[in-house]
Amino acid sequence: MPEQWTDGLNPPHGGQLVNRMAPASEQAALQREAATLPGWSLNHRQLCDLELLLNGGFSPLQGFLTQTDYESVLSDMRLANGLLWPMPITLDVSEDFARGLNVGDRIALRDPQGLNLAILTLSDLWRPDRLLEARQVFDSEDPTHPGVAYLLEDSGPVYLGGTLTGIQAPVHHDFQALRQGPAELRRLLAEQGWQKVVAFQTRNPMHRAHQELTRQAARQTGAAILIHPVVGQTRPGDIDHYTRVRCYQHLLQRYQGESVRLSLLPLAMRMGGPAEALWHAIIRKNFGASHFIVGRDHAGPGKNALGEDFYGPYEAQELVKAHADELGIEMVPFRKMVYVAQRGRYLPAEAARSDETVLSLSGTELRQRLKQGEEIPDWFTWPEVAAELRHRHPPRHRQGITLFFTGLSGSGKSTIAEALNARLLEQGQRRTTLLDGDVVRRNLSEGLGFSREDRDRNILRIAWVASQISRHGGIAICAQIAPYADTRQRARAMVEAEGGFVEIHVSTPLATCEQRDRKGLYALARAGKIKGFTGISDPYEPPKDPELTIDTRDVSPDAAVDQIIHYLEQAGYLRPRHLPRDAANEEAETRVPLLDRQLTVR
Ligand code: PPS
Repeated sequence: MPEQWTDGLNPPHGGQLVNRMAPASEQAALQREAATLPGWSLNHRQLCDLELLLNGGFSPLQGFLTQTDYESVLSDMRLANGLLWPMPITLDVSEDFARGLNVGDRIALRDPQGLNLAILTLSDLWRPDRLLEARQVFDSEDPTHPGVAYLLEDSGPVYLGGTLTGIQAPVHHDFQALRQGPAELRRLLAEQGWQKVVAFQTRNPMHRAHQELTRQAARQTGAAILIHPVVGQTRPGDIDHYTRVRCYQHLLQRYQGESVRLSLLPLAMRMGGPAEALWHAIIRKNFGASHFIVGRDHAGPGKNALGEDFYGPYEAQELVKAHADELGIEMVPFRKMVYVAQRGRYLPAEAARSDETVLSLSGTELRQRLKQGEEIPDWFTWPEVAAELRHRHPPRHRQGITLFFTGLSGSGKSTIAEALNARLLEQGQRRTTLLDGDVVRRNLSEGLGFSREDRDRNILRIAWVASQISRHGGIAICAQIAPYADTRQRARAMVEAEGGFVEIHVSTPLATCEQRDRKGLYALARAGKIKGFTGISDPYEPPKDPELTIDTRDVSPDAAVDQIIHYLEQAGYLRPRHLPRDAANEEAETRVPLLDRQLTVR
């Protein structure tokens, strides 16, 4: 390993910073070649991996792991040459794509828009035991672990190994001035004359506690601070990186004359806890850091299926410590930081005396406060950061929401949906879009029939449109049979990524719907003239846990609308009617208690 690294910063892992980008003079020819090759369209995680393989963030890797390296990483956390490397970086593809490929083939790796980014020269092709990989890397087979879930549910069954030739780096249009590869970041750090740099990894917004922690780390080590947040793939449900980066930019202004730099890392995290902490340290070493902060539950995946933590809170620190000598980057371990009210400052939890008032706010509590429009205390974060978070998580009465009616044909869905739409428009608080089953089938889903496949397509199209409406703060009112439970579940998941979802089961029984037979369809279905009719010759799977249930035998459309509006007010999605509509009252009005999820209207 070379002793000298000329920029004066910590040398990269393995002594050399990899650069797999082809010289500019060769790129046009490679583009022409790539257009003729079999092409693999990279998913988000693979795209992130490719970027760090090409620019040296994953030095000493020269490409996706070969089978020998892969097996060695799994069994020993080392490459076959003995160098520490705890995370398998593999290219998983489908059987279809792998069919017909041979060692030595060249494969074009493309971004989702079809742009050729790199050529992989295939050296290995194998079918891994993904369950074994889950056990060895994550110490778990539980798919509530995002790293395990990717392996067992999303990844392709064939791995391709080989070296890379980069044609063009993945394109980013956001925060370009904050995106540096390892070579460029090293140049900037060296230009500032910093030789010791302590890196801070995060996938969350940063608040006062985090600033204090970085300050203390800098004081302890005499190093400059590198805030190096992950902006690739993080844990599902995390705050989007656009919001986070704006928060980090505010935070930067709150340092006072300290040496600090912000740079974004396009890493796809695996939430692998201890092994991931080791990997993060190696990556930061490649970016020039001499020290790396490892806190409580570093890269933790949340709770397992039994509600327990996957890893001990300080297991990551222990593993990094155990490899301290060969890592070549020094860990700065931190315990949980708390605000000590009497002293008006943050301290490690164990430094507070038992008679002192200790304050902290968990991520869950913060999200809850944002959701309810409650105060974010000053001791916790700065007003400008709180404002960014509020903007991203508006109180419920400004959040988008989808009201998803489901029930048999003739159950009364459309009537109630229409009445609800009219009443909401009359109130004038919110913008609504009515997506009625029949209307959707004439427009969005024209040409689809009533096979299981076509019904699913229909519902998922509606869900996609509803998710977009919700994303922009509107109310989508959808009224369709939606007979299959798992499709409704998929619709819910699509919408909940963007806003609220309220499932309203119009539970009027089949006998009543058939007796009413408003469109004469039940008679036709009974006579066998309509095939696969819901309730007669095709199943309707009633929702098990809808937010609301309405049986139109017992309740008029107007009374049903009253009940739905009452629910929406109680849940905070609508402001109570007696309050004025002006914005000045918004903050006070959002503090409505949460209602139990279920309500049955009869
Ligand atoms: S689905 O299953 O959710 O995609 O159905 P949806 O889009 O709501 O369409 C249901 C309306 O189509 C008419 N129709 C049928 N319904 C059920 N099964 C079959 N085979 C069928 N063929 C036509 C029926 O009028 C439904 O309207 P509503 O308003 O529900 O009565």
